[in-house]
Amino acid sequence: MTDVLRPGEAARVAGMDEAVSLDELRLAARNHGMPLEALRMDLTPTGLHYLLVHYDIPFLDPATWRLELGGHVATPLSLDLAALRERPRVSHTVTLECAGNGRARLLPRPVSQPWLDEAVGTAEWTGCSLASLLEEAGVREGAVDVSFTGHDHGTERGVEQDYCRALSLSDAVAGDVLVAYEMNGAPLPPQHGAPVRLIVPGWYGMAHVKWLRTITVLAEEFTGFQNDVAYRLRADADDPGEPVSRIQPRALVVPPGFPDFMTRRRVVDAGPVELFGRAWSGRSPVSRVELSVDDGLTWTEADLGAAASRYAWRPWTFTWDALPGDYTLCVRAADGDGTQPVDQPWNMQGMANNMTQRVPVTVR
Ligand SMILES: Nc1nc2c(c(=O)[nH]1)N[C@H]1C(S)=C(S)[C@@H](COP(=O)(O)O)O[C@H]1N2
Ligand SMILES: [Mo]
Repeated sequence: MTDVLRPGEAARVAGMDEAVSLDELRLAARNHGMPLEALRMDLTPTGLHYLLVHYDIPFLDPATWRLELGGHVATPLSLDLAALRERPRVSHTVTLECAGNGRARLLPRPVSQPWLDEAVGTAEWTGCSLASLLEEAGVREGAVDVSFTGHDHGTERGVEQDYCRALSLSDAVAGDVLVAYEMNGAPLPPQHGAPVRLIVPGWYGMAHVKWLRTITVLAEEFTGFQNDVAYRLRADADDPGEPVSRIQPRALVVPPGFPDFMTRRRVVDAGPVELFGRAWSGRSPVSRVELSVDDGLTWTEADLGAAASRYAWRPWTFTWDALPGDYTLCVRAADGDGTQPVDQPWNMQGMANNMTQRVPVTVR
């Protein structure tokens, strides 16, 4: 069985009993998640931030790198790194999550990067405002979308491409979108988009184009692969589906106690157990977090702390009076638009699936 697909072929869904393949393991070994114990930190140390690279990491020389901003504008811009750094500096603390987070727990499993729960991280990103660059270039009457192209190149389901994603013009000029050159106070590292990437607060990861090369203002709708084919919520192969955009609410708990090496099953001592975790949403602020110790049958509200910024996750705490026995912890977040589902919201490509985390725990 090979996963190299021909143009137009849909992503493959694994058979009900089909194990994770070497192809999926290869992707998982390149694209790491954030160890869940790092949920404790407001800012994820750069090396622990989750990583997702569709093709290869391009190594670009910051001294010769340029950003071309053109298309349907009055004055195209060609900017080097120094020119970007001269413009007003803007910083935002942003929680980033891959749209495929949770995919490997779906049944049946869409075959792609097999994330469990860890494709998330929070960093402070610094750069200049995309809206101000677009204003400087002078967006012309009739502009519809803005596309962002990276330096990386590959094939995906038979389509050869540079990684390219677009936003509508209104999404591009709203919401504090950054053309970022620093992560956690240091120049971007190669794997996170050096020297410059896009940051789209509140949106799933695919919108945050790394290794940025060109920004193009379009007078017609963008129809590139990553918007029209890849990141869509499709019920079946014939469904064109809705585009993936903002992050659905999700809460995670730092697995308590200590783990078994192979299974990572947790052991805790009976008595009060201080549970800690984070919750976030890109739709509207998180308003509630609830915890269940019986696999989602009954729920109790947790205490919510303050977020570091409007685009960052919120801490929460819960004291569990643990009695000896076996338990499955679940945690779920709600925002102004709804509550995280306990059951899988399945779609063909396993996108924007925010089914609750499950942590098996033995209390001794
Ligand atoms: N140029 C480019 N940008 C990209 C990608 C990519 O493969 N190429 N992956 C996207 C996806 S799917 C995600 S989830 C985020 C991951 O960002 P991170 O690796 O910095 O966490 O980058 C996005 N930007
Ligand atoms: Mo992603």
